[in-house]
Amino acid sequence: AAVIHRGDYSAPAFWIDTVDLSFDLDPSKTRVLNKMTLRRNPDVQAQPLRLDGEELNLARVLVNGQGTSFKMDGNQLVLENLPEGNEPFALEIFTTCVPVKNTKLMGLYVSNDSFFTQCEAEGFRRITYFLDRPDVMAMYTVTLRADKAKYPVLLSNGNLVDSGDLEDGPNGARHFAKWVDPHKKPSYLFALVAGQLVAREQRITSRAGKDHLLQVFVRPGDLDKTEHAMNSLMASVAWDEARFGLPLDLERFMIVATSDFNMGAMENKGLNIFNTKYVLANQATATDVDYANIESVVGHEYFHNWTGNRITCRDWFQLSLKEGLTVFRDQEFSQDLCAEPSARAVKRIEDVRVLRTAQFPEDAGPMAHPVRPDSYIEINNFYTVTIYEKGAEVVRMMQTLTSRKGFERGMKLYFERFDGQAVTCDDFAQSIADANPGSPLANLLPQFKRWYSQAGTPRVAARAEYDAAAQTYTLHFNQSCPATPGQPVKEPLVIPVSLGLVGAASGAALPLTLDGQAVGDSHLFVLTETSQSITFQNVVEEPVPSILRGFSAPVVLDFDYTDAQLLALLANDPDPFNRWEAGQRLALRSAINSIAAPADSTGAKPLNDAYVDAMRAVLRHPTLDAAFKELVLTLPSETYIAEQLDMVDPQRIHAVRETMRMQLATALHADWEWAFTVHENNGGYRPDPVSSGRRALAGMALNFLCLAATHSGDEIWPGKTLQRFKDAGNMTDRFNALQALVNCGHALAANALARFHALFKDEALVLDKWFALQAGTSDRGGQVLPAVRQLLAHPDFNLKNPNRARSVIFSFCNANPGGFHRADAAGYVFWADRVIELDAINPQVAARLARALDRWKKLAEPYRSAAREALARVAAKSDLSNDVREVVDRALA
Ligand code: DPP
Ligand code: ZN
Repeated sequence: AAVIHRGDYSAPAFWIDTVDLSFDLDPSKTRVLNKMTLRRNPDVQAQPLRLDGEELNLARVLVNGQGTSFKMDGNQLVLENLPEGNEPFALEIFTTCVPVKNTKLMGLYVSNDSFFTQCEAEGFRRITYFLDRPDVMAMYTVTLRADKAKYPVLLSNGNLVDSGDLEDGPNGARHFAKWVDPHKKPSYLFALVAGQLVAREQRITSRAGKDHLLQVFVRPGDLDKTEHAMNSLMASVAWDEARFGLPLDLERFMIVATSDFNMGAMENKGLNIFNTKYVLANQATATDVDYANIESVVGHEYFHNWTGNRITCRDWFQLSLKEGLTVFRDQEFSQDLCAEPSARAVKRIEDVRVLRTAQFPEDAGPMAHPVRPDSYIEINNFYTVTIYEKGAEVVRMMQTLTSRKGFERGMKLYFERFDGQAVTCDDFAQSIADANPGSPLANLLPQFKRWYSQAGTPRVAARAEYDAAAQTYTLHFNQSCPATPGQPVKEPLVIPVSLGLVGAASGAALPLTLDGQAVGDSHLFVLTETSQSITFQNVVEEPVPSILRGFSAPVVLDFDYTDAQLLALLANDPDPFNRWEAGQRLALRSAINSIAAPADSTGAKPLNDAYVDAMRAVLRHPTLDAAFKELVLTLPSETYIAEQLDMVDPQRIHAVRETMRMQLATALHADWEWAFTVHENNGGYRPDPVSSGRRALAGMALNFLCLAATHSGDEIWPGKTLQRFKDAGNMTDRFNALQALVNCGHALAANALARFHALFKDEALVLDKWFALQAGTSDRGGQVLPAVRQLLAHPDFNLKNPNRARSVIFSFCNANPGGFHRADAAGYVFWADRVIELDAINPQVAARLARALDRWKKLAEPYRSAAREALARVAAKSDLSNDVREVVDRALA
């Protein structure tokens, strides 16, 4: 397969100004008539027109109404005899396709007897021949024709301008709908939907006084699960207008849910298509986490309406231009919706946890790539945590370096300059900088932009010197960045380091003095050199440095903290992020020491008394909120622990972490009982951050109480847990109780699982949870893989449905290291079989699964050799998709 390079970009030789599409929708043969007006791009040397197409049957091509010669070059339709000169001409292409056979879920496909489309990144070429690239923006008119009884609802982008009945077809009454999108757009934002759908509707008036219709379409029967999505959409509209002055630019904004979807959701102009997982929720079927995810994904897709749709990407190397920025915006949205500052901090910690457990490993592995990649084989493989989450951190640093108000000014300038255009990451960064002359970002822009071009997670090593006599405290910083594939040498980055000092003895936040000036108790130090120092004056007592507050840059911070210093930060740091981080560092240190200890010392307790006491103090703290406590008391994940080690024995990590969990369960038993009792009742269900936090902590307490019961033989708490599972008034409490029984391997779990299945057998999203829980549960002696094999044979399992495939296979291979990495290699054999099997159905999903062995080179034997063998077995298949081919070849390189 061909490698595509960013440096090879050239403007298109033709522009497409208008597109008039007519569809005769039929699952086994859909007819597509595509009438375009094109003109030559006067800035590009004359050349033939090359249109992309994939799995299409071509019936007719007309130029200005006349037949014309054409040829095929691979997947491209090539037209050489086009009118000379710069006058527009008409091109008409008639094709057919077979939506019912489209298991890739790219282009036009059928799900539950309805039609849906997915065009990003390159799905439109599976619908018609086109210049399927984001810098070709056109005005679209779309006419849909279909059987009226089977497809009563016909939707496309923009406004409905006409609809009505047609003459009966051979199978009965037919009808049509005609849609006009008032905005030009790239082809990846095209969408259509046809099927039996019902809508929740809401009329709103914007701040500017404009009226809009909001609609959330779902299958009949799901309407009672759309209230939260609609509320989230209204909040999104209001937030973007209030925070960034960006109003809704459409009369009608539609969200449609489908249960067969490769991604989370898609921001098609005016017609967002969503995975049901990010739309449907009521308290009986969705957890607090589902509610929060829906809010942020609805926000994310809505915010794309400006950052992505009004200003789009020039080419797919610029993907983070819209994704990094839009993730940043959805993170800010969720934070701004929090009433309490502590809830904002909780959200920040959760976001950082995703970055560090998913993006840091990616950035250290074979698929490492810059936020703006230089090359790819399959663009679908680059919808990554690097483009999204690291990209969002890069935007966040721009805000940090220009201030919140400054960043808003930058956004304004960005839209003044580029509205309606397809642009680059450079254009964005330049706008933010130009709107903030004199800011560190403006002064350091070329160096700052290395964040776009350099892959790898930078490390910042800090050390400190306190001069008690002079009352000065100096921090010395050193930055480095490891080599990544294709980038052996790295240049220093611009790293904003938010700093504070906490008195080691007093625990007080110490006031900071720099160059004789008082600067408050937090300071933004901008690290630009490889080595750089900063000295604070008037430091009256020996401090503990609180470095990288709020995780002000996406780096690994090395500082040789003593346990006592970390305990001081955990108890006293006014920065909630670093307070949490101190606890994580202590736990990580214990885990690593324990992993390194000889295997026969397994009986020794990894966690020391001081840590356990500190955890008790957090748990019982009178003012900290429950959500924050739950985060502090959650041990670093096995994946995160593995990232800190040069050589990884996944079973050893699993065993040590399980021992730590058991230690917390038994040592804090009375405290967990207290915590459960105090947090178990929360009145009527509301998915707000405060009551979600209380449920999370109660759920954690039950998990530990059931775990302790396996040790003590206690039957009271498992019994109570089963009762809570039965009586629960919402899915969060119910699922937490179920999870407590399943994860500790209690005999009552089987009964509870059977009941749960019977209760929710018609709720696909709840069944996904049921599958995922069993495939992701803690492994005790290898029981999970056989259970997973049984789940695959369950009548409710369906490999073709991405959510269901992920719920079993990904939950095991990508999210259950203790179960997956088996000394007998059976986990890897299972993985290879599933990658190959899925690749024939849906390469995009298969390639995600293929990523499960990204970090195989770090594994200890016998895992390493077995993993390589499994990868080699997949790579040896000659008919792999580009998607999987790129992932496994890079892993083996
Ligand atoms: N659906 C994906 C997202 O919104 C791709 N645009 O991020
Ligand atoms: Zn997005």
